[in-house]
Amino acid sequence: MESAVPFSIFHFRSSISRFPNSDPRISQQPVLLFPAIDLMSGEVVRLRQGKAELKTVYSQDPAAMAQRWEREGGDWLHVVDLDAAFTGEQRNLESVRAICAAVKFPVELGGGIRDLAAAQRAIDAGVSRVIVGTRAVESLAFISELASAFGSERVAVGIDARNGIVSVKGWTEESTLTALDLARRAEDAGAGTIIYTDIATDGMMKGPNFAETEKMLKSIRGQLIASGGVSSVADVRRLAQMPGLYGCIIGKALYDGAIDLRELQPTAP
Ligand code: AMZ
Repeated sequence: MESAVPFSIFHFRSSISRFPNSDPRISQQPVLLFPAIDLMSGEVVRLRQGKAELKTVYSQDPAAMAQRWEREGGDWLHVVDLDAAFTGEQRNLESVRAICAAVKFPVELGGGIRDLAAAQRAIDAGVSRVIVGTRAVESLAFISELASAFGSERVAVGIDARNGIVSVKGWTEESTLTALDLARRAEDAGAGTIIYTDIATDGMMKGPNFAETEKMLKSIRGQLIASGGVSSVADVRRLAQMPGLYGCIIGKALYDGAIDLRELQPTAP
């Protein structure tokens, strides 16, 4: 099944500022909002710093959760199959299918996309863009293969880094690659989007790693989505001021009520 959502409208950053600001000296960029749903055993969960033992369950109904984030103003939905990220085997496709059927906004999916068949299953479930982590570190040829099969706009490389070094397999193993290096190579291989997650800040509610995000933004040409640590409306506004940042992922802050997506809408007071 092809996604019902046309891509072209999401490729280009809107020229309308998401955050109108009364001070004309402060340049405002639109940044797309990616509410996050992490799945484990069919439930919506959050981990702290990616650790399976530090899990909180937020819902047993992922599709209803997705509808809520759509209703409240998310631009895209960021979904991670955590079971798959840890084991390499997709375990939550039923939930992913239910999510995609329940919403109109586009859905991206990461976790366990390690061969063409897994990517195809995700696309068939209704996903608009697949996110590759572990396999991208092992083989950039895989990224090229995906880009040829589905188009670069459907392929993101998820770069999860601790102190600038890329982690893989559910963040349980470190690679020898730096995040910046992998990002550049992934782009050259055909990835249309880079998703950069700072592991140390993820789920900690202490704000994103602005410095590393900025470095990443300067060293790539394509779309960058920042992830990890976004914990307040002010954090989102600050990210939105980074020239060219395409999107930001919001996880724990939504579930804890620290960020209300409705406050980030262009029409919000
Ligand atoms: O929280 C974690 N431990 C975690 C997580 N959120 N581990 C991996 N992931 C996500 C990555 C990326 O979106 O951010 O899983 C995806 C990568 O999975 P894989 O199977 O390609 O390495």
